[in-house]
Amino acid sequence: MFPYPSGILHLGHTRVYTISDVIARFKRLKGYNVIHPMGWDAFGLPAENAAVERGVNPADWTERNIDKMKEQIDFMLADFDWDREVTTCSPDYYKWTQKIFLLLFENGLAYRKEAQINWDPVDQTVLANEQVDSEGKSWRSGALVEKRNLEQWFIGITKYASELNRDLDYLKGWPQKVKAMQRHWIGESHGAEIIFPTNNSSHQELSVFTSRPDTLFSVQFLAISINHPLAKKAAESDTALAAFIKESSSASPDSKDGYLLRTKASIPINPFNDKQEVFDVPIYIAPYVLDTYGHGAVMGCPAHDERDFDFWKLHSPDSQIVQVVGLQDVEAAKTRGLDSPFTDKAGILYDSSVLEGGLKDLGDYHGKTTKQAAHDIVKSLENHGCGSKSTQFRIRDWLISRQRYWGAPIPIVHCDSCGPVAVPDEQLPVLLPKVSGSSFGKGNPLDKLESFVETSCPSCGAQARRETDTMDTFMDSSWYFFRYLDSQNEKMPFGHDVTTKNMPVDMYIGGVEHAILHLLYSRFISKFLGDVGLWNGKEVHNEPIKRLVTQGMVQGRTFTDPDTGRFLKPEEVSTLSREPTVIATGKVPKVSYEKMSKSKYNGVDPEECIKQYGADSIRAHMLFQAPVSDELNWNEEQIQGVQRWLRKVISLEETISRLALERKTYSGVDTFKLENFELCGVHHDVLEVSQNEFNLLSDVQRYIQRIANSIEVELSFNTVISDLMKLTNAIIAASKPGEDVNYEILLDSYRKLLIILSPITPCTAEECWERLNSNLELECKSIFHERYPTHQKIESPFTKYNVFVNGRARHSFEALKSLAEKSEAEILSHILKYDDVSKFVAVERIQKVITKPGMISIVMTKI
Ligand code: ANZ
Ligand code: ZN
Repeated sequence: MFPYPSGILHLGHTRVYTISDVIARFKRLKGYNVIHPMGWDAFGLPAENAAVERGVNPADWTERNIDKMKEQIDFMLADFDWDREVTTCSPDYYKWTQKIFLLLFENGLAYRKEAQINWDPVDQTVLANEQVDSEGKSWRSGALVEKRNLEQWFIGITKYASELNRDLDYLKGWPQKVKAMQRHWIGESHGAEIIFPTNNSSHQELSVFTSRPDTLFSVQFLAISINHPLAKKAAESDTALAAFIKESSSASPDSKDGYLLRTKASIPINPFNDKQEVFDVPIYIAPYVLDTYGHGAVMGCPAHDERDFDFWKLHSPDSQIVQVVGLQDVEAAKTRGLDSPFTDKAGILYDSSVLEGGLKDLGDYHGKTTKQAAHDIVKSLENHGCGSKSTQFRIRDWLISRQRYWGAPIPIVHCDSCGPVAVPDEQLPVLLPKVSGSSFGKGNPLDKLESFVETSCPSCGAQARRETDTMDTFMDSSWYFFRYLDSQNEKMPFGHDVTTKNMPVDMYIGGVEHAILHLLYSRFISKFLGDVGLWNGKEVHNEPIKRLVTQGMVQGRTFTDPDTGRFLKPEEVSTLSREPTVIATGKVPKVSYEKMSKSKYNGVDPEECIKQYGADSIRAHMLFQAPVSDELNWNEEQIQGVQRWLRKVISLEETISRLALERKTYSGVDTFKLENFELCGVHHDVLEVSQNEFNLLSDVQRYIQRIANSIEVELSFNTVISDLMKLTNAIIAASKPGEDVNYEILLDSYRKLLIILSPITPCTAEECWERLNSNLELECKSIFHERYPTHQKIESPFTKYNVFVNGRARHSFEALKSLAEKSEAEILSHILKYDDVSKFVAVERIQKVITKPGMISIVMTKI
């Protein structure tokens, strides 16, 4: 995920870009053609706030920050394809964001509507639903969001709700947690629409959505939202009601308030199926009913729903609660009282013969499962024309207009006679005019810029006004990965074929905080762009991202004074001894790991860190400390371990070079045979090696496999580092004098170590590679032109033998396969060492010894 150019790279960035850099370099070593692009999510509020605070121009501010961050990214040795760089605030990018907006507009998926919206009073702009947290606060400013009625631009993401939900199943490479969050946000719910007749003068009907049609006969009231048309109508002639509505407009959805209407409703069918209307169901206006969900109306089933239960207890405390569903076990169902609602979805419908508060007659429904009953009730409703199956979604259309300057202008012109008109393609981009620092204050400076606002209607030529709202920055980031594939295209947002060939993104790495906003918008826009033919993603369900990795947060070590509970600055704590101490008091501070923040003095600057420890150590340390998805507790003391290891790798180069120049060889007798083995680029039909050589070679082969698997499949970089440490130690051990290891085997192993190391610690690997080759006077290309070592199968020369004495299994042991080829005497001397064998064998009575692979059988004469 590309960063916002705030001007400072933080450790979270260092972590995510280290991971992606390692994967990119690794895949290149494996011979893949890798696209590893980078860009800037460069529109948005901080630039504008900087303009307000310091009078700088947002464009200049952003550009400077980009330069600074690029330098820092270079510092951490991340190898990005800068020739594909995209910057969302540059006109050659936002021209295409505007084009995509117009495609949505043409297809009826961008529209203007007055709506009750979320207004952020601090940032003075509206927010999308996704940008308001569960406490009703702005995701950015933290201000309590207000509700206002305003005309705004919406994008019709709800038209794609079903597809977005369905295709989550296809995304096998996504974390379950992210998919669950999206599923919940989309909130697909299956149920029925049920139409209740009412007895008001115009016989108005009231539609509700329910996910539990099986509970229809337990309905004891209806509740409608305060903005429901029926409520508004009734309020015209009821001042008390009008006051209630006004009062409730800021009520929480947890409120149990209600206002009883005079009108009553009737359950549309009864259990015996003849449609007979009894108007005995009261109707309330209640703020707990949301006007943006379903039909803004609820059928109240106190016996089976928590909120309905609480509401009913308050408003009709004396009435008997009507229960229709009970436990599957009849006996258990009988004894159950109702001091809380029975909300189990899997139950059985019962009448009063089972349920204390049941209905006298439930017709054929008595004894049916809830599933069957729901089905049958909907059928009956359909037959009577008063209901049908229905699916509802929780997700709402995406509000994308912002009353801010620093965003892509919405390419629309408002004409008195033509309405909102699209800016023609040849006039794109609608450039964001440069505005001087002093024009920034409250509100949107574009509103006051006549040269921008005044224009003519592209359709009829009359004088018209340009739209001054800009787009939500999530619009910019919903399609940038497409642009990476064709970042210089001047005719189109991106070329069709190059995109179809390369999409979807194989690996996308970023924070879990984008689980719904960015990742849902991106999926939607990709699907839309596929549907309008900009790319063909049919095979991949028009999904943009194949594998998603959410990396955990980097947390800082935080010291708290045990006496005062105050956060301590690093210089107030001594960490020289084992246990840290508060310098002033000598006491032990409380140590915790928390999100880095200025107020906790626990922030760490990656640039400083890299200066102090080197980029390689920082990269390896980041990977080593925690699995990718876990939080990473940043502790610099542990970097030393990584540094020590890298020093070992470096000094090993001297040892290997020396041994290679000495051509140190070994010629032992105790040899193992390896068939078809390649060593230092030379193929051997048969390679004879000592026990230690064999051990080293098989270690190397095992780690080649394991590490590739950890990087490509498991993404468990922490184990990659520990494996590399072990492999380093194995080579060091084998290079000691007296270890009987041929220099070619050491050299081959060390080269492989360096290659495997190179994606992770590129400097160390390249440096050692160059020195090694120059010491050995070999031609030297960069290590990054090498290939990841191919795995060579090493068959174990050992096998398991079962020993039989006179046909009975007595013992089993591991030994060289070649044992079977030895003489009878040698074999006997080997196996008689085992007590389990020798106690059954009298040597003088041995008749014969039969040896087959895996089996030794001794036959003795009977006494
Ligand atoms: C009767 C009922 C009985 C319900 C029962 C639930 C349990 P999900 O599953 O999230 O889709 N509902 C419908 N419209 C509503 C609105 N505008 N504001 C608040 N609540 C609303 O939720 C669907 C359920 O939420 C619906 O099913 C309805 O209550 C309520 F034992 O109808 B139910
Ligand atoms: Zn016009």
